Amino acid sequence: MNKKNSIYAISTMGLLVAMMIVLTNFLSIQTQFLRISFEFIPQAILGMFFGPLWAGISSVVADVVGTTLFGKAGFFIGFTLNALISGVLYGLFFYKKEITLKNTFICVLLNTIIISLFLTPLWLSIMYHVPFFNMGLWIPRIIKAVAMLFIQTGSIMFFGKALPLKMLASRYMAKG
Ligand code: FOL
Repeated sequence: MNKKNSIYAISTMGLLVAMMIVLTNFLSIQTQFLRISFEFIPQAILGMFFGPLWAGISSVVADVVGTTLFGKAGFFIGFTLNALISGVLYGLFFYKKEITLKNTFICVLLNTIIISLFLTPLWLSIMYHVPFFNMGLWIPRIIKAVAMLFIQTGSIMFFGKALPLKMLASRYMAKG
């Protein structure tokens, strides 16, 4: 990649990281035990454009910077691990790959199981000293996870396939 194109790549990354920060900290619905946000859209686009390594690094930066500057519930390192894992997953599934319904759904399902149905409840139970199998924690979480499964798959398909984002990104997606 030449110098000009790497400048484009870095600015695009910065813009997507900024969008993740805004979506998570300002445009989300958040209670003590549940957050609903559309952070996954710029994160999945990071995966499509830049691959697992850079999507993982950018997601960690978005979490650390966003939570430090704007977080309302303190900072817990477990959520940084969530950011890393989901960034890497989007990169593995979407970078230089056809965005198919099957691929997208499997990626979203894996993300939901690892992050929403295992790690986040684990972090929350550690942070707030509640048992892992607390039903008040699980009932809204399961309803949200099922609904978001379809919303996430649909939005990622839309941004990955319907919009001509590839044209925008072609200059730094090229091999050179
Ligand atoms: N610490 C760090 N490092 N980052 C954070 O974002 C953070 N957030 C909180 C506390 N410490 C933090 C606030 N607490 C969920 C619930 C509570 C919560 C953070 C996240 C949650 O339910 N997350 C969703 C995924 C997030 C989404 O949809 O954007 C989940 O289903 O796991």
